[in-house]
Amino acid sequence: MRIARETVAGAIPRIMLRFETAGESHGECLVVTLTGLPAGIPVSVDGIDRELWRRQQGYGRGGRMKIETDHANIVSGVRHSRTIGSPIAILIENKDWKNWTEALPIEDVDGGEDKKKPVTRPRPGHADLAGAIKYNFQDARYILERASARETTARVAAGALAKALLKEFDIGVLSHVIQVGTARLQRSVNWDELVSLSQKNEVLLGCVDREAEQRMKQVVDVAYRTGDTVGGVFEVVAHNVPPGLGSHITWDTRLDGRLAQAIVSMQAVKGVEIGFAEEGAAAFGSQVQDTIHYNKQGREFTRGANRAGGLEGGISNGQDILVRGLLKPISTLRRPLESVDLATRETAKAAYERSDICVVPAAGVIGEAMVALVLAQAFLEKFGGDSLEETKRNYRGYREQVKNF
Ligand code: EPS
Repeated sequence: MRIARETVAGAIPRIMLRFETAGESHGECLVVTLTGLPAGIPVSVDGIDRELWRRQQGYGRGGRMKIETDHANIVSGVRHSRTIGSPIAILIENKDWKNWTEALPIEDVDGGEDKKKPVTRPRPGHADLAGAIKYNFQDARYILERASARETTARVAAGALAKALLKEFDIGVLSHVIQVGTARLQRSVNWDELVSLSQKNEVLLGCVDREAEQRMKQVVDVAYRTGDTVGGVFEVVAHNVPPGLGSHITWDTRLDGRLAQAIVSMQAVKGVEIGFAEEGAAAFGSQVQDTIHYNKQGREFTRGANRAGGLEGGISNGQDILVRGLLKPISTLRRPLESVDLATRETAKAAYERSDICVVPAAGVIGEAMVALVLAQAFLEKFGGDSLEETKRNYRGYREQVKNF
């Protein structure tokens, strides 16, 4: 009793930006709550829906995307088009649910056993087997329902709100595809190109370069023809981020580490790169570090390049933040790999229903959401504020300090 009281008394209550999602791929809906945004941030439902639409696009998406039209149903935390400081809750309907009410009912019913759609041949690479062992299910259905990337719809809705905060400070977060299979973009990209890309109403593979995008499409076509899937690399760029987010002082406040965790937490992402990490690992130090210069007229520091991806010592340095996600190919294959049937323990082909062939452009949009959420969190840690005016006042004071440094 005494220990409990001391623990409570000793805890420092902190209002941090945090979000949580719930929902399963073929359940009734997805749910996301986002707590800790200041009051007064403009919110547009159409704006969130546009982000949800962007996540649904791309050449290589499967049949499910023809069923769903994702829409953010905000049920709390926003009134008269602005945040009011209370937790924001959003529901997103799964239109496919109507086809699953008997297979996945909330309450068991007589005869329900026959309506189940068990998955007993786990897909290599999916959460099926590891999850079934861990949660002690002989049917991987309950595992894949939650492991499914359908959950990322909820992340994108939360990310749209984080973007709405960042936009008030002229910070933008966008993405593009730099690789699909072996086809890779061979040139650098500027911010205006990413803005134009994000405004397109037809999305092929989310690449800024037409020629490279056509090469990427050819790779997806091979996967279509052969019953295979293909992965790739997306890059998220955060533009106009002030220097000073994150910190070098502890492992868990380093912004690069926090961004890496956010990106690798995405379904099918197996690797993350900040700036030109891979190239850097193969080069000499003199070729890698971004030289420092000073513009006396403008009274500001400039850099010779941005190979560090906007982060040094776990702190944003004022250059664009560059975070890449390396996506493995989707694990549901039309020509399935060898697996074992959980019921018989005999060799069997892995389960297949329908699947996406390539989701790299969608992953880029999800990556934007994750980066925006981490940046919004680090931003509010540094500048605080219960209202947007207060956050802006604090931010202006810091910008003044940096200008006079
Ligand atoms: C997924 C399987 C597919 C994907 C799904 C992720 O769904 P279904 O089994 O219904 O065909 O389309 O992605 C989405 C539904 C989405 O919104 O991105 C999986 O098993 O991870």
